[in-house]
Amino acid sequence: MTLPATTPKPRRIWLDTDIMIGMKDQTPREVDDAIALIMALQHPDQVELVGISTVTYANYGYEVTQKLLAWYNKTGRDIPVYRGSDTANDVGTENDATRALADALRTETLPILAIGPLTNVATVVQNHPELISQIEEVIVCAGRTPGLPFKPGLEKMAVGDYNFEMDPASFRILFDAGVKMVLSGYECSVYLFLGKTDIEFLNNANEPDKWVYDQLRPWQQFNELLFGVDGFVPWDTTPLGYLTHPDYFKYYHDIPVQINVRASDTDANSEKPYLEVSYDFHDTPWRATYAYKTLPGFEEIVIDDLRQASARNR
Ligand SMILES: [Ca+2]
Repeated sequence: MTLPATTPKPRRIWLDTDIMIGMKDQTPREVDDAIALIMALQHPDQVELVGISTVTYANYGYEVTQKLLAWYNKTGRDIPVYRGSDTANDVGTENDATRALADALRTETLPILAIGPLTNVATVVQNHPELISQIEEVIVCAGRTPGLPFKPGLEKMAVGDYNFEMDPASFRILFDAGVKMVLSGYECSVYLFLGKTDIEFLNNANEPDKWVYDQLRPWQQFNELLFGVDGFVPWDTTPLGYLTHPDYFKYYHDIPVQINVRASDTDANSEKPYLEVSYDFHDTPWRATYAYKTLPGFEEIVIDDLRQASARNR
């Protein structure tokens, strides 16, 4: 007897993002959250977005997420968006996002793809400890192996571990709560690079493509100014990749995690905390899965997903 073929169900996930693509400012703004969102929408067989919450630029993030969903959500499902914490340091203060995430976790267990500072997620964990066991895992773009400087491109300058340094207290809350943490940060993401030719197909008359291109291209040029190469690393796509394409990454499993305070490598004459992983750490109860390498095929997937999103819009 043969069993009827079944399609594997997508994993239902919550997305928390500090999306800022296109925000009007003195300089172009980071575009990786937008790329991760567009990618997630291309894999409805793998992931189903239950809800999206914004952090840091909560109001702008809300608007631009709605704009991108209107263009790229072809899943046939409505995906609600909630405004979260505007300052990355008001952990404990409830907002639309924390209430919605808590409600979702009361209904089902979920993994949380948190590609910004962890303020919203930590607020839920701190205020609703009964929901901690409902969080399957939190996948974040942060962390490093000890001594690894974050020097993209021609290594002209070091950058910080942004999501962590914006709100270290929230990371502490999640690790202390024993939440299963997946760190997919600089070390694995820096293998990815989108240059001008990689995105040129978006430079066309189609409104969504053109708008996205008009944000991506200045971001590439701004990166050349800072790091010496024309193009950018789509950082936040690797934590998404853990969910959609886990075989394209190499991981240290169950690796001890510590926050260590030392001289800052980004700010002279000051100290800062570093979120570090090492099997040599023995005095910490914190553990994580740590992505340390992205295999080359994943970059093609990022580009193919953008191509597919573009094609679906014609
Ligand atoms: Ca982000």
